[in-house]
Amino acid sequence: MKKIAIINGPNLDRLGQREPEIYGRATLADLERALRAEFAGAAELTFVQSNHEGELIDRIAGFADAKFSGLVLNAGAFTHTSVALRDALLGAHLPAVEVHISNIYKREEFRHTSLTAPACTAMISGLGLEGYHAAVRFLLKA
Ligand code: CA2
Repeated sequence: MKKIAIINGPNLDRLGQREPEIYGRATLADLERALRAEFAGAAELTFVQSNHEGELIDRIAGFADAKFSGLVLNAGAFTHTSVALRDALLGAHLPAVEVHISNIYKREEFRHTSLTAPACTAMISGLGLEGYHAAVRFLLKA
Protein backbone atom coordinates (compact mmCIF):
# COMPACT_ATOMS: atom_id res chain seq x y z
CA MET A 1 0.00 0.00 0.00
CA LYS A 2 1.28 3.50 -0.80
CA LYS A 3 2.56 5.45 2.19
CA ILE A 4 1.58 9.11 2.12
CA ALA A 5 2.44 11.76 4.71
CA ILE A 6 0.10 14.62 5.50
CA ILE A 7 2.25 17.41 6.94
CA ASN A 8 0.80 20.52 8.54
CA GLY A 9 2.90 23.46 9.68
CA PRO A 10 2.62 26.28 12.19
CA ASN A 11 -0.68 27.17 13.83
CA LEU A 12 -2.66 24.57 11.91
CA ASP A 13 -3.12 22.76 15.24
CA ARG A 14 -5.58 25.64 15.92
CA LEU A 15 -7.75 24.84 12.92
CA GLY A 16 -11.44 25.21 13.74
CA GLN A 17 -10.74 27.38 16.76
CA ARG A 18 -10.19 30.80 15.15
CA GLU A 19 -10.87 32.58 11.86
CA PRO A 20 -13.63 30.18 10.71
CA GLU A 21 -14.51 32.62 7.91
CA ILE A 22 -11.12 31.83 6.34
CA TYR A 23 -10.36 28.27 7.46
CA GLY A 24 -13.77 26.80 8.31
CA ARG A 25 -14.92 25.07 11.50
CA ALA A 26 -13.38 21.63 11.10
CA THR A 27 -10.40 20.74 13.28
CA LEU A 28 -7.21 18.94 12.31
CA ALA A 29 -8.62 15.84 14.04
CA ASP A 30 -11.75 16.12 11.84
CA LEU A 31 -9.50 16.32 8.78
CA GLU A 32 -7.53 13.25 9.85
CA ARG A 33 -10.76 11.28 10.44
CA ALA A 34 -12.16 12.27 7.04
CA LEU A 35 -8.96 11.38 5.18
CA ARG A 36 -8.60 8.06 7.01
CA ALA A 37 -12.23 7.26 6.15
CA GLU A 38 -11.84 8.08 2.45
CA PHE A 39 -8.52 6.27 1.98
CA ALA A 40 -8.98 3.25 4.26
CA GLY A 41 -7.55 0.28 2.41
CA ALA A 42 -6.07 2.49 -0.33
CA ALA A 43 -3.24 4.37 1.38
CA GLU A 44 -1.28 4.24 4.60
CA LEU A 45 -1.54 7.79 5.90
CA THR A 46 0.84 9.35 8.43
CA PHE A 47 -0.10 12.69 9.99
CA VAL A 48 2.37 15.25 11.28
CA GLN A 49 1.78 18.75 12.63
CA SER A 50 4.55 20.95 13.95
CA ASN A 51 5.03 24.59 14.76
CA HIS A 52 8.80 24.18 14.31
CA GLU A 53 10.57 24.58 10.99
CA GLY A 54 13.45 22.25 11.90
CA GLU A 55 11.09 19.47 12.92
CA LEU A 56 9.21 19.73 9.62
CA ILE A 57 12.54 19.51 7.77
CA ASP A 58 13.62 16.45 9.78
CA ARG A 59 10.29 14.73 9.17
CA ILE A 60 10.41 15.36 5.40
CA ALA A 61 13.91 13.83 5.24
CA GLY A 62 12.66 10.89 7.34
CA PHE A 63 9.75 10.26 4.95
CA ALA A 64 12.20 10.22 2.04
CA ASP A 65 14.47 7.74 3.87
CA ALA A 66 11.42 5.58 4.67
CA LYS A 67 10.53 5.53 0.95
CA PHE A 68 7.14 7.16 1.25
CA SER A 69 5.22 7.48 -2.04
CA GLY A 70 4.31 11.11 -1.57
CA LEU A 71 3.81 14.12 0.63
CA VAL A 72 0.90 16.50 1.16
CA LEU A 73 2.26 19.67 2.71
CA ASN A 74 0.55 22.71 4.15
CA ALA A 75 3.58 24.55 5.49
CA GLY A 76 1.40 27.40 6.81
CA ALA A 77 3.28 30.69 7.00
CA PHE A 78 6.63 28.92 6.40
CA THR A 79 5.38 28.63 2.80
CA HIS A 80 6.19 32.29 2.33
CA THR A 81 9.52 32.39 4.17
CA SER A 82 11.37 29.10 4.27
CA VAL A 83 14.22 28.42 1.87
CA ALA A 84 15.18 25.58 4.25
CA LEU A 85 11.84 23.79 3.75
CA ARG A 86 12.13 24.25 -0.01
CA ASP A 87 15.61 22.67 0.12
CA ALA A 88 14.26 19.79 2.22
CA LEU A 89 11.54 19.14 -0.39
CA LEU A 90 14.05 19.28 -3.25
CA GLY A 91 16.33 16.90 -1.35
CA ALA A 92 13.51 14.45 -0.64
CA HIS A 93 12.88 13.69 -4.34
CA LEU A 94 9.30 12.66 -3.56
CA PRO A 95 6.09 13.66 -5.33
CA ALA A 96 4.64 16.42 -3.17
CA VAL A 97 1.46 18.46 -3.32
CA GLU A 98 1.36 21.79 -1.54
CA VAL A 99 -2.08 22.53 -0.09
CA HIS A 100 -3.53 25.79 1.18
CA ILE A 101 -6.98 25.84 2.71
CA SER A 102 -7.51 29.45 1.69
CA ASN A 103 -6.86 31.00 -1.72
CA ILE A 104 -3.53 32.65 -0.94
CA TYR A 105 -3.85 34.85 -4.06
CA LYS A 106 -7.03 36.51 -2.72
CA ARG A 107 -5.24 37.50 0.48
CA GLU A 108 -2.41 39.83 1.53
CA GLU A 109 0.38 40.29 -0.97
CA PHE A 110 2.97 38.60 1.29
CA ARG A 111 0.96 35.36 0.94
CA HIS A 112 1.13 35.46 -2.87
CA THR A 113 4.66 34.09 -2.93
CA SER A 114 5.31 30.46 -2.12
CA LEU A 115 8.96 29.50 -1.75
CA THR A 116 7.98 25.86 -1.41
CA ALA A 117 5.58 25.39 -4.36
CA PRO A 118 8.39 25.29 -6.97
CA ALA A 119 9.80 22.27 -5.09
CA CYS A 120 6.42 20.46 -5.35
CA THR A 121 4.67 18.61 -8.14
CA ALA A 122 1.50 20.66 -7.75
CA MET A 123 -0.19 23.25 -5.59
CA ILE A 124 -3.83 23.48 -4.53
CA SER A 125 -5.11 26.67 -2.94
CA GLY A 126 -8.61 27.70 -1.94
CA LEU A 127 -10.49 24.38 -1.97
CA GLY A 128 -10.74 24.32 1.82
CA LEU A 129 -10.06 20.92 3.37
CA GLU A 130 -11.12 19.27 0.11
CA GLY A 131 -7.64 20.24 -1.14
CA TYR A 132 -6.06 17.57 1.10
CA HIS A 133 -8.42 14.90 -0.28
CA ALA A 134 -7.68 15.95 -3.87
CA ALA A 135 -3.95 15.89 -3.15
CA VAL A 136 -4.05 12.32 -1.80
CA ARG A 137 -6.22 11.17 -4.72
CA PHE A 138 -3.68 12.67 -7.12
CA LEU A 139 -0.71 11.08 -5.34
CA LEU A 140 -2.39 7.68 -5.43
CA LYS A 141 -2.63 7.94 -9.23
CA ALA A 142 0.88 9.40 -9.70
O1 CA2 B 1 -4.50 28.74 3.62
C1 CA2 B 1 -3.67 28.04 4.20
O2 CA2 B 1 -3.80 26.84 4.37
C2 CA2 B 1 -2.42 28.70 4.81
O3 CA2 B 1 -1.31 27.83 4.59
C3 CA2 B 1 -2.70 28.84 6.29
C4 CA2 B 1 -1.59 29.58 7.05
C5 CA2 B 1 -1.26 30.89 6.36
O4 CA2 B 1 -0.15 31.51 7.02
C6 CA2 B 1 -0.93 30.70 4.89
O5 CA2 B 1 -0.67 31.96 4.32
C7 CA2 B 1 -2.09 30.03 4.18
C8 CA2 B 1 -2.04 29.93 8.46
C9 CA2 B 1 -2.40 28.76 9.27
C10 CA2 B 1 -3.01 29.24 10.55
O6 CA2 B 1 -4.20 28.52 10.70
C11 CA2 B 1 -5.06 28.83 11.68
C12 CA2 B 1 -6.29 28.29 11.58
C13 CA2 B 1 -7.22 28.55 12.53
C14 CA2 B 1 -6.90 29.34 13.61
C15 CA2 B 1 -5.65 29.87 13.70
C16 CA2 B 1 -4.72 29.61 12.74
